[in-house]
Order: sequence, then structure tokens, then C-alpha cells
Amino acid sequence: MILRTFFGKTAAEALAQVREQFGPGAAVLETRRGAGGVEVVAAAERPGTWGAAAPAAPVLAAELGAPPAAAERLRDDLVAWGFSLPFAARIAAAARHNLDAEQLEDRIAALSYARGLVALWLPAGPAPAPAVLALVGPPGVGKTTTLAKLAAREICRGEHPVVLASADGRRLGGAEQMEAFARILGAPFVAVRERRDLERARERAGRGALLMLDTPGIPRGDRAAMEGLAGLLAGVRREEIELLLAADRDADSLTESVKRFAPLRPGALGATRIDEAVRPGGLVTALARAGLPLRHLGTGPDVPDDLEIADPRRLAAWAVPLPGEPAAPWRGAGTGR
Ligand SMILES: Nc1nc2c(ncn2[C@@H]2O[C@H](COP(=O)(O)OP(=O)(O)O)[C@@H](O)[C@H]2O)c(=O)[nH]1
Ligand SMILES: [Mg+2]
Repeated sequence: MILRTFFGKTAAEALAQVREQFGPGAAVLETRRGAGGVEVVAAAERPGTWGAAAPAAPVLAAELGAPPAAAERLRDDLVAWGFSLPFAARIAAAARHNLDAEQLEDRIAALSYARGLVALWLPAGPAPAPAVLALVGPPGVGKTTTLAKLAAREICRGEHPVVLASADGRRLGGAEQMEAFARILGAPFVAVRERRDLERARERAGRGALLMLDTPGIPRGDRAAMEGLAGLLAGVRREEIELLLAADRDADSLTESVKRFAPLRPGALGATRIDEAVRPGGLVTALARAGLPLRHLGTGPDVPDDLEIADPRRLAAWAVPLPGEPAAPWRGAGTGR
């Protein structure tokens, strides 16, 4: 998606530029009056192509001025579901500018619009075929469990040889847990202590194999552990490193985790504990802020069943519940509907 700011002496002038560059269906997210005129923030998937993917036919009907009560209600609903206030306000502003007054007043129409926008804002994308998959994250987020789920599936699919590896020498029995699991699955196992071990394991696995690496949880403030793991992963490509986030945490804690794990250069995100999240907007806010593609969802503790390939539309439907809709798609998950 492309976000761009347009300037004009009047709102009409700025909006004409939006239409010219982004096509007739561009989504206007924000309109601000400045000293020299009007500033409009607009979004499109690609210039001129928004129309095909827009969640609702955009009608630029709203006037500049105080937000109507219906937009405030939408914002407050989103905040109650865990979305950060600025993120909820951006969605409400977009709804205000792209829905007509009747649609905005209709709670289901307004929430459906918000849901569509959230799905568009969640970065996703097909996973490249990696040679390595390393899961990283805070202690207890579900790295070992998620790797076990993924490994069981990969081995069942049988498309390529799988080697399991663990760099978790930190937690008592950390590596043994993965080793025992490898034995159950009949897959080779390698304990990895340093970068050389990882290189040797890759050589041993051979071309076309997938090396699945479990890593130790890095607690807050443990810079030495973070540097050690960064060194170990230095030869692994970004898209082969997936940072796991626990969906039952709030937006700010998750954003802090994303920042803290940046030295490991994760190129993708996964979310666990979807089934435990009461306010799903926290995860969605953090994902949108991070701008990294979401790959996997852990939807419960069971190996290998509670795992999904992330689908932004399904996640958005979970995060923005509509009144009267059937229960959340994942066991125990979501807010009361
Ligand atoms: N409810 C729920 N529990 C999970 C999920 N993923 C992992 N767990 C549980 O979280 C705990 C920690 O998981 P573990 O894989 O050891 O975390 P690690 O320290 O990151 O390796 C275990 O009790 C798992 O069963 C999930 O998606 N949902
Ligand atoms: Mg573990």
C-alpha cells in the first residue's frame, strides 16, 4: 500500500490531486488545515488501483470540521478492542471521509469498512521457500511449540528433507525438548552453539533441505544474549528469521518487542496465543506499525493442529467483530459479540 500527503490551497484542490494520482477510489485517511492551505493524507494499493480493493465505495462526502458522533463511536469501539488511540482515530477518520453519512451511522457498515481497511493495512505476502526458518522472540512466547507444529506439517508434506536444530542452551532442557520431538518425527537434530555449528548443520542438511531452528527466549534488558543470538544468525537471510509476538499482549508491549528484536533482523512476524487474546486490536496495531509480513498464527497449544498460515482478512474479521456475528473463528478467542 502507498500512503502519500497532498497539498492544495483548498480541500477540493488537494482532493483533485489525490484522484489524479491515485485514481477515483483512493481512500482519504486524514485532512488537515495548515497555514498555507489543506493537507490530505491518502492511500492506494498502487497509484490508480485502489478502487478494485477498496472495502466500500468511497464517497468523499464529509466536510472538514468536528468529527461526527458516529465516527467517534467507531473510534471508541476500536479502542475498546485494544487498538491504539492513534490507529483507531486514523481508521475512524478514513471511515468519515470515505463513507456517506448514512453508512457511517450504520454500525455494521462502519465496522465492515474498518475491517476491510485493517485487512488492507496488515502486511502479508507469500513466504519465500526458505532454506532456514529461525523462530525468535521473548521467553515463553511459543517458539518451541510453533516450530514443532511447523516441523510436523513440513515433514508430513514431505516436499523436502527437514532438519531440526536448537540454539536454546539457555533454558534447562531447552534443546532436549526439540531433540525429543525430532526423534518422534524421525528427523535429524543438531544442537547449535555458535555460527559455525549452524553453517555445518546447513551443509549437512544439503541443498533443498529446510533447517528449522529454535532459539532461546531473550528477556528484556539482556543485551549480551541478544548480541550472541545476532552473531549466530548473522549468516541467515532476513526472510528466514520470524519474530513471534503473543496476541494476548497490548499494542505498546508488542511494539516494544518488535523494536527490541530489530538487531536480529527479522523479515517476518508470527503471532501466537490468538486463542488467549481478549483485546485483539493490540496485535493488529503492532503488526501494522511493524510493517513486516505476518506468516503464521498459533491458535492454541496443540501440536500440530493449532497453527494457521496467516490470512489478513481472517485476522481483521477476528479483530473487528460485528454485532450478531457467530462466535470467533478460534477457540476462546476474541471479544464478546
Ligand atoms: N494457548 C496457547 N498456548 C500456547 C500457544 N503456543 C504456545 N503455547 C504454550 O505456551 C507455553 C510456552 O511455549 P514454548 O513453546 O515453550 O515457548 P518458548 O519459550 O517461546 O519456546 C507452553 O505451555 C505452550 O503450550 C498458543 O498459540 N496458544
Ligand atoms: Mg523454547
